[in-house]
Amino acid sequence: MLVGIVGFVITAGAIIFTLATSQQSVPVNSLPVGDFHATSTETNHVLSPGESGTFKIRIQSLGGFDADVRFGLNYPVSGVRFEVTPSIAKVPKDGEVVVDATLKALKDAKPGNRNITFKIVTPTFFHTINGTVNIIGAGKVVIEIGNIQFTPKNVTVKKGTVITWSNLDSIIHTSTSDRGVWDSGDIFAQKSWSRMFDEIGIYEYHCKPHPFQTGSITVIG
Ligand SMILES: [Cu+2]
Repeated sequence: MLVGIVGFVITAGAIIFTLATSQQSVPVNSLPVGDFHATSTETNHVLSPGESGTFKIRIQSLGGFDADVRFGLNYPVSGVRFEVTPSIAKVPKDGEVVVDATLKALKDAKPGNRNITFKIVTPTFFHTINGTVNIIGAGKVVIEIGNIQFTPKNVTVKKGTVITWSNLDSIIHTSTSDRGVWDSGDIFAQKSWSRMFDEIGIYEYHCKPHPFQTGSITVIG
């Protein structure tokens, strides 16, 4: 009986010890506890091809979260590369870490505005931050007309850029300024029409036969 009591005490102690030991097979700092909060500085960037934009991402530990986080793009974005330093960040328990993020517009990136979603992940948690990368056109820019749409729909160009609307459809379209600044007249199938933009401003336009087919041109200095 006495042995039994001692045994119970030992066993109780052993249970605690066993629990502690069983957890040692999984490092405590990789257990999915808590969560993290991700915030960033400005994620809307206007870049010329070859230029980079930088911002910071801050990861805050919530509820004892203590793990490595990785960064990436949620889906690929043409003409844009995303890098983070360090590429894997260790978030200290109840603390925070700040990483430097860079968005690079590739030299051959086509002009136009892209939506971009950054992902910040652990094996257990997934957060995203939205942004945009607007790649500036200069010199000569082509806007394709296909499937009754202008592509890119919204484009920012440097003053003096010649924009060519290229009709890839098999029907007639136009490029017509909403405020009467220009009107291409009919652009027949497989034909194109060009205009130089040498005044700074925001120009909205549409296609006469298809009023829902719209676009905008922003001219910067
Ligand atoms: Cu049209």
